[in-house]
Amino acid sequence: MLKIFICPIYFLSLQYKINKNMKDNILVNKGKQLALMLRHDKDAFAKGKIDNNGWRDVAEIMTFGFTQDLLDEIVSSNNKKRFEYNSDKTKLRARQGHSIPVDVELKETTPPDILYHGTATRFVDSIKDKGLIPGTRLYVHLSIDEETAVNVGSRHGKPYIIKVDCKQMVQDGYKFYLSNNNVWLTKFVPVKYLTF
Ligand code: HQG
Repeated sequence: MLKIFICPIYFLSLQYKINKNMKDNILVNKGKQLALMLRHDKDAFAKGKIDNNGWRDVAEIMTFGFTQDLLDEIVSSNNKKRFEYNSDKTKLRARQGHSIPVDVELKETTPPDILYHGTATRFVDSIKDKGLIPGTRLYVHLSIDEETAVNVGSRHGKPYIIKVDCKQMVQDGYKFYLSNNNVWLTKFVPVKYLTF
């Protein structure tokens, strides 16, 4: 009979990698589920399970396959710091990105002179026509640098970066907000402030 010898150290490191990949996948998938529950769950909002400031009870969230440990890990390890607890950790909310009409107490902030919007080439003609609109979300999302904007645009197809003249927009009275996880938000960007 053929015997295969596997070095115990190699075996243990392989097992560690497999476990880590499985854990990372769980965190990503449950993180996506949590984002949907906190940003887009119209039914929960209509039923008062998400309050006007975007908070949802941790106890209720845990009925959807989350443990307290899993929630803690998603909140602390999330690559974009998308979620935050309230002070006594009984409620959770997303920091930005909502389609449900909640007020997450965004801070009005003066933006840098230029911000970037990452989109996909297929949307460019429409944006040249209508400007940047929030679509299903509450705000247009803007990025601090081109690299971040490329990542945002790539989610939709071939990325295309548009420069936004925030300096002029501020002078013209437009408001900008900086979310607690450093995403720049504004309600609408007319075409005249865009460079394609
Ligand atoms: C496009 C992610 C046609 C817009 C990201 C975008 C972000 C138009 C799409 C956050 C248009 C909406 C938001 C117009 C804008 N005509 N298309 N006039 N104006 N658009 O996903 O900005 O990972 O709602 O360019 O990192 O891509 O979820 O917005 O392509 O911060 O935390 O309409 O989502 O954050 O798409 O992404 P989205 P977005 P998370």
